[in-house]
Amino acid sequence: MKGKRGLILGVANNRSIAWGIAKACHAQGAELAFTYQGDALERRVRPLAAEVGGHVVGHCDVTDPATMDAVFAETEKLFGKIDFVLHAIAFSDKDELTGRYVDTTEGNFTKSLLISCYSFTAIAQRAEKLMVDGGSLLTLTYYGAEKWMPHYNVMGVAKAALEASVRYLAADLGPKNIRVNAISAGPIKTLAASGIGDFRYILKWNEYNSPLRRTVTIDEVGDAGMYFMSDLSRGVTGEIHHVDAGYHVVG
Ligand code: 0WD
Repeated sequence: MKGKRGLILGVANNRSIAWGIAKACHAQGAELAFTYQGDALERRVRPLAAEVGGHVVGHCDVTDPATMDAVFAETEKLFGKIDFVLHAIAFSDKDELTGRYVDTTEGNFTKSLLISCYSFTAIAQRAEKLMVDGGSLLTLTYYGAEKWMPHYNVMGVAKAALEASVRYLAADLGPKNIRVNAISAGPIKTLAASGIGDFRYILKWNEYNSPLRRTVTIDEVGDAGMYFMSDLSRGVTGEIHHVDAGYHVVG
């Protein structure tokens, strides 16, 4: 990936899936820019960015379009054009990631869909302008988009919409040689995952039942992410690629 430059959104700490993908891209020679969400995460993201010789282009909260504009302006100043963008962002009120989907409130539904789904389209709009020689957009999804999963609730609905948007974005941006894909990762203990009810049970369930009889790591998702960001996947777009130790064939 020497000579390729990309923007990484969604690093919260060194357990983040985005960090696994960033490390894998860096190992193959890519140059990276990172955003962070708020001051608390800035303190975590800056040292991680430094670890991979990367840049920090500022605070980005996808509910605030001005911050998205600002980080893309900063990225343009830094890189000129870009080759890839990673979107590894999701949110739901923790209180609604337990119990029944039917109890989802309108407020949390709207916010969850805005942050976990629409933001990928909002990012794609801005990325398109900087991907003058084509590029790759990647997001993260979960099997709860395809099948009912305990406690995943509104996130499952948001991920289903996100997966559909991958297909629509792929069709829209394909003529510009901009590819759009998603990795459907198996459960991994991260900050975001700790908000999901009974998460430890879900990890155990996957260990017992997935074909590989284990869960996956951020480095395994990272290597697959690197494939999508690089020219190795140049013929692939609109794809939902499972990195889940095979759980989707049995679940
Ligand atoms: O088991 C898992 N961990 C899986 C995660 C399995 C399959 C998919 N995923 C997805 C998540 O749904 C998400 O889309 O992977 C993506 C990355 O999640 P992660 O690596 O599990 O979690 P984490 O390290 O917490 O990073 C997600 C980050 C946020 O962290 P916190 O925990 O503070 O919410 O998304 C960012 C934030 O940095 N984020 C936002 N960024 C900008 N604007 C916003 C926002 N409004 N909200 C959350």
